[in-house]
Amino acid sequence: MTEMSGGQIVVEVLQREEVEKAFCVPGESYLGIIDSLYEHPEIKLIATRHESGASFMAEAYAKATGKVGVCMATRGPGATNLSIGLHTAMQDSTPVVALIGQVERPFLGKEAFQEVDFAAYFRHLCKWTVEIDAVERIPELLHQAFYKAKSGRPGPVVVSLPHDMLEDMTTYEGSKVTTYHKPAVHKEAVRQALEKIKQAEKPFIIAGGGVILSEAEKELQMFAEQLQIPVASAFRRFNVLPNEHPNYVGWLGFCANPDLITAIQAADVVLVMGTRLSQVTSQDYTLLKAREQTIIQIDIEASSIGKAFAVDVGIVADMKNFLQTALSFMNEGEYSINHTRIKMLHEQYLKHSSISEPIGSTSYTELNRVMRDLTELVPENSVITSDAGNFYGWLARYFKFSKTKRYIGSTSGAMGYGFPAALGVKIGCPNQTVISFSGDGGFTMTMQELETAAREQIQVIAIVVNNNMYGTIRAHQEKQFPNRVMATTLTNPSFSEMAKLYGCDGITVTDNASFRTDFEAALRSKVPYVIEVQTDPNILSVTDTVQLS
Ligand SMILES: Cc1ncc(C[n+]2csc(CCOP(=O)(O)OP(=O)(O)O)c2C)c(N)n1
Ligand SMILES: [Mg+2]
Repeated sequence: MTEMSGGQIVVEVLQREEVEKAFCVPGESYLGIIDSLYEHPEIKLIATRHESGASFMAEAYAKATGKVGVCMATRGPGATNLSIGLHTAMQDSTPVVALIGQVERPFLGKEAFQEVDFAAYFRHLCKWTVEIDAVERIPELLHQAFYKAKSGRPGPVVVSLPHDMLEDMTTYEGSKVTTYHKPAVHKEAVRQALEKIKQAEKPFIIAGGGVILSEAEKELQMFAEQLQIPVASAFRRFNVLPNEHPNYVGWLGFCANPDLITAIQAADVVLVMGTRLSQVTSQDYTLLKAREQTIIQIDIEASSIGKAFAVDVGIVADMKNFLQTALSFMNEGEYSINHTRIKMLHEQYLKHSSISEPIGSTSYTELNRVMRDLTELVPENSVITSDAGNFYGWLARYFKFSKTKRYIGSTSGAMGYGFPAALGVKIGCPNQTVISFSGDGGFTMTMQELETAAREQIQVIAIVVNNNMYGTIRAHQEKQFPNRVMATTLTNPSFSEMAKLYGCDGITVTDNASFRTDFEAALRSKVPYVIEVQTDPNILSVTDTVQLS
């Protein structure tokens, strides 16, 4: 039995939970943890330049690796900065544990220096918040935090650690990691679902993050192939099925293909797999017609079932478990198969995602052509991360994601996510090519992480689409309040020069002529690389042309 400080015990627990990376901005309130990491080089602590960067990196690291992401911040100012990434983890069902240094116990409730009541502040934002008020309880509560983050519908958990508690000493007798076994599926429910599919003429699958979280992509493919059901992906979950697969018929999100919406609405049985049918996926909750359609929803979280639409069959299960059980029950040929419908829907998707001929501008870079080049040049084993903004419309519409070309984005639509997310992904998957795709507005929200990238030698490529404006909002403004431009115009520094000042490298692309060679140079670069792509401010969206006032 060894006497240890609270900070040391926290690190012992992290080690038992097999944490390998953690992202932080340091603070005096939890220096005891930081100092204890000195003896534990197996846990790498990465200092970032803003807590939003730390939480985005932890969230994307978790998405890319399937492990729990860990971030740390100090009291009120640090924790509130951290919250954007925790909100993302909540909406995206990503397991994250945030350790936050808190005001000393005797001062709590006095509005002490930087005091925030974290239980109240994070109640809605996180899956669970706990303040550990006695050093003896660290092992129990911190292990529980990890269990809660990864079990059921994963999500963010905040652990508040009062400064003085981290310095208290106690004997540490070791502690236990609770293994998480995903719940087994109710076999009768699977039979019921299959029975409904058997009677269906036009079944349809909407697949979401639950498929990716349970690594059930292969099973989904087999299930869809055997039953010949078309599959659409939920918002920003392109990887549920390779996009070139004949059963893949498109994605739901902003500016989804209207033909896809029509096809989903014409379905008689809709299988909702691992998606809560968010506002964006469900097209403002208009996508399904609960009265006319039979809806079967499978989700690991009971409370997600029926959240957006009334469902006929709700099945609480891990997606892989559900699909494996269903596959074991299925006899090939027993179900109605309509090859022509799938073929037609897949062709509709291919048509919608085929890139129109570039105009051939010499004054600006056309994103159509950038997408065509990227489709050819992005190597196997790549991850593309992105921010929120209109530039994303081109990526969503034209890029074909697959098992070896993954997408990681925030369904919470948080600007500033793309670049730090790329750093988190690269740290988790060092052998993959990682590319972030951001607008000028979003990139500048977390651009200071260029220093983190240079210092830690995290070789990612950041593509920054520069139209010198908050283009998405400007587009809304032009439609809703024409000729009244307010707060949407920006001026920017040279992003490639900025990258060089930070110790990275970069290039500014003013038209398409050099993009291919510039991108190839970025792929060869040994240092983080920024490609600033200057685009026509008049082409504000992939779908509409907006007349700028
Ligand atoms: C953190 C955050 N703040 C504000 C918004 C609202 N918002 C959505 S898109 C957008 C503008 C994005 O601008 P930019 O990154 O330059 O991309 P563009 O639309 O110009 O392609 C804004 C302000 C948001 N989604 N997230
Ligand atoms: Mg912009």
